Amino acid sequence: MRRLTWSDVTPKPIWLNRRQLMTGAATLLATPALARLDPEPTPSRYSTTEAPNALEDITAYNNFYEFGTGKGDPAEYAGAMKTDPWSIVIDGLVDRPGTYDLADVMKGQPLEERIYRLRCVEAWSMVVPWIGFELAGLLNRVGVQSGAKFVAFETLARPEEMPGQASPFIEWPYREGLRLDEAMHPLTILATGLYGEAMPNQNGAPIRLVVPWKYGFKSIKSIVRISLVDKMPPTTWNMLQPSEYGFYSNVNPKVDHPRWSQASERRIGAGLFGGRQDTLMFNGYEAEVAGLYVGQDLTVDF
Ligand SMILES: Nc1nc2c(c(=O)[nH]1)N[C@H]1C(S)=C(S)[C@@H](COP(=O)(O)O)O[C@H]1N2
Ligand SMILES: [Mo]
Repeated sequence: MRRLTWSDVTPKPIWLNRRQLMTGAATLLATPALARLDPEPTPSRYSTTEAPNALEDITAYNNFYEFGTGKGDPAEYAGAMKTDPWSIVIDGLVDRPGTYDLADVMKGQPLEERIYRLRCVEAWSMVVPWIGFELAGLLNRVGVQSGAKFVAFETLARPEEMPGQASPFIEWPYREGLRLDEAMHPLTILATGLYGEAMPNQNGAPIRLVVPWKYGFKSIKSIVRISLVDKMPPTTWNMLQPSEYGFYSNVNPKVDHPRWSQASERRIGAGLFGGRQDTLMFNGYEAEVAGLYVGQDLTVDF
């Protein structure tokens, strides 16, 4: 496919124009000035062909505990989070550690549209047209040292802008981790937008992880730190309830959550009767990722 780059899609007005392109061919024909801009990105080979959820579902039904535990809390409160300026500390076992501002993090990384299913451990799902780039591209740029075995991620901790952080229920900051081979897999992206627009705050602005073969909680939002480490890092849901949330958290219809089945999922927005469907092994990416777990017992490494 033709790869979009950061310069293709900034400044913001071009995003808006692309949005118009995507919403109607009539707009394109009537507006010759827009015809020079990118064609709609050809579908990534990693995208699902399922229809994306409405933007309204994707931005109104969220999990982002920094803003509360209700699905509507992120949409209501995340507007207060200041996302500019934004920088990410990249440290640990890397050749070029440092504090990188967002533009620098994105520099030279080809942006793609990736339409991925987001499968929450709560047994609902959504289909989201993300815009992002492969995490491997960034890790290669900073230089992963040979001792690194895992990647640890942290979210912003700023209680004055994040009312949910008043609750000690989670030990802030929210944190997640991947094994290095999972982090380097081409399916794993850092997303900076969705539906052709900059990332809405409630979805993890300005930059969040998306790992489509894992339950939604692994896809950590509003990242401020990425650390290359030699030991399996602590992760928020595992710290909270290790019997229910393992480090791997691969989507697996055969391994139930102790309190509910993972065999099927409810598609958000599909209506009361239309939405239930079978959950696929690795969320549909078995061919791509099963090889990462050869020799592991997935009922133990859940
Ligand atoms: N920092 C942070 N990241 C987070 C969460 C969170 O509470 N805090 N929730 C996770 C969970 S449980 C899910 S299902 C997804 C939801 O992503 P979405 O709101 O964009 O659909 O974000 C994940 N990333
Ligand atoms: Mo989730």
